[in-house]
Amino acid sequence: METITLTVKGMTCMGCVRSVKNVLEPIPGVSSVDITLENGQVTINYDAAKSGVEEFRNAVNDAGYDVVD
Ligand SMILES: [Cu+2]
Repeated sequence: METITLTVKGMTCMGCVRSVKNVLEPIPGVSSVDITLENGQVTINYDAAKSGVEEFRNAVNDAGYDVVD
């Protein structure tokens, strides 16, 4: 199991947090998603054999938020 922390820009309330969580959790291999609204930190536990940062980035973008490099 791998852990990655992404910084996501544009989340302003718990509704945003829920939206981001909802798009990340169904991705194959993702076992948990923890989000801190204040600093935009999104920590994902996942199986690197099944998914990775590209999928996470695309899902976050599709939900209308930006992943900061
Ligand atoms: Cu919001």
